[in-house]
Amino acid sequence: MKLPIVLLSTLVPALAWSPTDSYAPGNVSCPAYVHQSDTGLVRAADSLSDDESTWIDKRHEITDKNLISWLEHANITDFKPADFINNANRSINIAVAFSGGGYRAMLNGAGQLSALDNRTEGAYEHGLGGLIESTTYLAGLSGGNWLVGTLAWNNWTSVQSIVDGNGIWDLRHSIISPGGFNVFKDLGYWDDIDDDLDAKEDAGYDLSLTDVWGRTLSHQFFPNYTDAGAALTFSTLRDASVFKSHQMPFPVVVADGRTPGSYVISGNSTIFEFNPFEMGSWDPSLYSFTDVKYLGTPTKNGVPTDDCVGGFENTGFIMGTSSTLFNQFILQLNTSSLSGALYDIVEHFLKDLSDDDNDIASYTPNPFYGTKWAGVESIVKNETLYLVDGGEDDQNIPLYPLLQSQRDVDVIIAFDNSADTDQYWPNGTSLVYSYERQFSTQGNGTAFPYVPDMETFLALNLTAKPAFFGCNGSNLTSLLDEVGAETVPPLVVYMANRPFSYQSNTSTFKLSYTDEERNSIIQNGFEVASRLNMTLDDEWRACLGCAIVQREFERQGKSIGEQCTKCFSEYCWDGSYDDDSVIGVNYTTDGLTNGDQSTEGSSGTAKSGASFVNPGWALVTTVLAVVMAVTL
Ligand SMILES: *[C@@H]1O[C@H](CO)[C@@H](O)[C@H](O)[C@H]1NC(C)=O
Ligand SMILES: *[C@@H]1O[C@H](CO)[C@@H](O)[C@H](O)[C@H]1NC(C)=O
Ligand SMILES: *[C@@H]1O[C@H](CO)[C@@H](O)[C@H](O)[C@H]1NC(C)=O
Ligand SMILES: *[C@@H]1O[C@H](CO)[C@@H](O)[C@H](O)[C@H]1NC(C)=O
Ligand SMILES: *[C@@H]1O[C@H](CO)[C@@H](O)[C@H](O)[C@H]1NC(C)=O
Ligand SMILES: *[C@@H]1O[C@H](CO)[C@@H](O)[C@H](O)[C@H]1NC(C)=O
Ligand SMILES: *[C@@H]1O[C@H](CO)[C@@H](O)[C@H](O)[C@H]1NC(C)=O
Ligand SMILES: *[C@@H]1O[C@H](CO)[C@@H](O)[C@H](O)[C@H]1NC(C)=O
Ligand SMILES: *[C@@H]1O[C@H](CO)[C@@H](O)[C@H](O)[C@H]1NC(C)=O
Ligand SMILES: *[C@@H]1O[C@H](CO)[C@@H](O)[C@H](O)[C@H]1NC(C)=O
Ligand SMILES: *[C@@H]1O[C@H](CO)[C@@H](O)[C@H](O)[C@H]1NC(C)=O
Ligand SMILES: CC(=O)N[C@H]1CO[C@H](CO)[C@@H](O)[C@@H]1O
Repeated sequence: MKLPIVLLSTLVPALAWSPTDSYAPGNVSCPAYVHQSDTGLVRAADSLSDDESTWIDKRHEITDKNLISWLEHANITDFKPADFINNANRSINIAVAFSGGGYRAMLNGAGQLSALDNRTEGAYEHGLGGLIESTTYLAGLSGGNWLVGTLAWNNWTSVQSIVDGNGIWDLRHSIISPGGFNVFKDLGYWDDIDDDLDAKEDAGYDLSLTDVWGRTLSHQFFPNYTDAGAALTFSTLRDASVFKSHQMPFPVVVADGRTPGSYVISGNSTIFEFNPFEMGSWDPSLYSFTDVKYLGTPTKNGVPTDDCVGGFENTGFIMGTSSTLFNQFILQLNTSSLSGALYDIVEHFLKDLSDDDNDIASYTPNPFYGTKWAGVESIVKNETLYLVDGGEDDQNIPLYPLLQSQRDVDVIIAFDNSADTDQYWPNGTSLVYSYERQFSTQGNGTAFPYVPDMETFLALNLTAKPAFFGCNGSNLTSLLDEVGAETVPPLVVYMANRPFSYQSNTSTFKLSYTDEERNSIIQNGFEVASRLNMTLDDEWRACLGCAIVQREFERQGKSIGEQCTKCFSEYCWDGSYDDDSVIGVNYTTDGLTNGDQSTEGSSGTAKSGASFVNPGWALVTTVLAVVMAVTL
């Protein structure tokens, strides 16, 4: 079933799309700049790209103005927003990050984002409306990247219009079986996907399960594009007017590198980012970026060895790359009950893949082949680059790209919708791993503020209400020395999923949601970010404002006033630990009350972080088997 509606193609120059106008990559002429450097499409990760710098400068013209009006609305008493922003050393950079966790993370994240978005009904009155309009960077990982990608590549549509029924995120039927009981509709769906895969394979490219997964995701995220965005590329955003006019934040999508047969270890994972201009990693194991638009081009040391290639960087494929954990869905289908295209697809991959490698996305040819800055040779010596789900290194919130000192981020608002506890609530695991990483060689001088262990997160209610980390830059001096960092890291505002009006802790592997469930989770997310619509703290906006301006206050050597001091004593983690009480995690829907609490002996070692293991594939597979049995 081909959708006849061509949404953006009339507005977007044809070049930005796949040159074949299909899922298959095709040859294009190389950009002029490849001849001006001996490393062609690739550069060292020692600065921002010129494109990003230029774009961000323009974005600041908008965010500066919006932040003044947001702070004014926040009723901050300690300073005058206009004077403060206009006299600042530089523009304030706010980054917002959304964790992984499947549709649960996407939907809770949507509600949280909607509380920051002035386009949401009520967000200005009883939320944080106007804040996303003041934000510079917007990062997503796995389920969080579905949110970021859906909005960004649909002309920066709003969560409000999705809730109002603009046709995006019809999640009523499993993504595997979107026609519900309508078998004929499903057959057409899988035929389409099969055609897309054939087109890419026939053009000479390696297929991985991520291609299948990315195509299925696109049917939910890009229903208005021809053939559900088969020709929609990531770099298309550069030509979208909403991006060109800097009306949206700069999107960043995160994935991890993984060599087949190996596991991703948090401390030495290579964290990749995709942004509208580039793809690559700041980590010393790679320390390079390539032009995202020409992925698929055969190169040596970044220099094309043949024609350049366009169309490889399909938006759904990249969104699938950040979320390869879910590739498993496809393989859990029971082949004996399948027919036609779907049978062919599953058979194809069952034959070709070993169990350990179901989760990879193949980036062949490797854009970093033969490049010279990488500290780990195996990445640049192989003609294939393998990427996996951004959460596989347990850092389920995409923080690392936002910690890079070149980006000058002042504050990260980190939304955690992970399923860490038995009851699928967050417990701070992601922050603990990001904290630990700075001490490994991959940390490379990027600092991260002190955080406690997970027991403390739960016992001190740091997942029950917003918690600020690194409030006081001067407390971090010895940490900076220890990790060799030259700049103070951003202040981290952490907000975890918690039930207010709805039990929003659905399983990561729940594949279908009624519109009512979807909208209820979105509403709950709004309430998480807004402190239950400002009812729990009518100064919440001002307190968040204090966190946003704190680094600039420190740069100016000014001390904060009475209101911010009060806010910080309310929201900053005070450095204390409580790892003796193990708290039951069945939260009631007033958000603040914990369920049964029982005090048990200390379960120990969490401070070191290092003792935690990767969430095992065995568990994932078991959960999947159950889910599939129910959904199909
Ligand atoms: C800000 O303070 C004024 C005066 O105290 C009050 O009328 C107004 O409702 C407050 N606005 C917000 C958004 O809290
Ligand atoms: C909070 O605000 C949102 C957005 O305006 C609204 O949908 C929701 O019903 C409000 N929640 C409560 C408990 O009033
Ligand atoms: C948000 O909406 C309010 C009310 O309509 C308006 O006064 C304010 O300027 C808007 N802020 C931004 C950043 O658009
Ligand atoms: C994109 O969004 C803007 C602002 O909402 C709107 O003016 C424009 O018409 C939209 N473009 C398309 C192609 O839908
Ligand atoms: C998608 O198409 C439908 C039907 O034409 C339209 O109602 C809807 O507004 C479109 N959605 C977006 C995000 O453009
Ligand atoms: C990462 O660490 C693990 C365990 O120490 C090791 O097996 C693996 O080879 C390391 N990978 C890289 C790329 O250094
Ligand atoms: C490249 O990766 C493949 C797949 O794991 C492996 O078999 C091969 O040995 C690697 N080649 C090199 C040169 O490392
Ligand atoms: C926190 O979550 C991790 C998984 O992310 C889990 O292994 C650990 O047991 C949890 N700890 C607590 C105290 O909930
Ligand atoms: C940071 O410093 C302040 C004042 O200098 C102190 O009160 C606070 O406890 C310190 N916080 C941490 C986490 O060490
Ligand atoms: C939480 O709920 C689950 C499922 O209803 C139950 O098995 C578990 O015992 C409860 N835990 C606590 C601490 O109440
Ligand atoms: C955490 O919240 C629970 C339930 O509201 C409360 O009983 C407890 O005293 C709080 N703990 C701290 C350290 O604030
Ligand atoms: C601050 C710091 O240690 N930066 C290093 C990051 O990694 C690259 C590549 O290995 C080095 O060149 C930098 O000096």
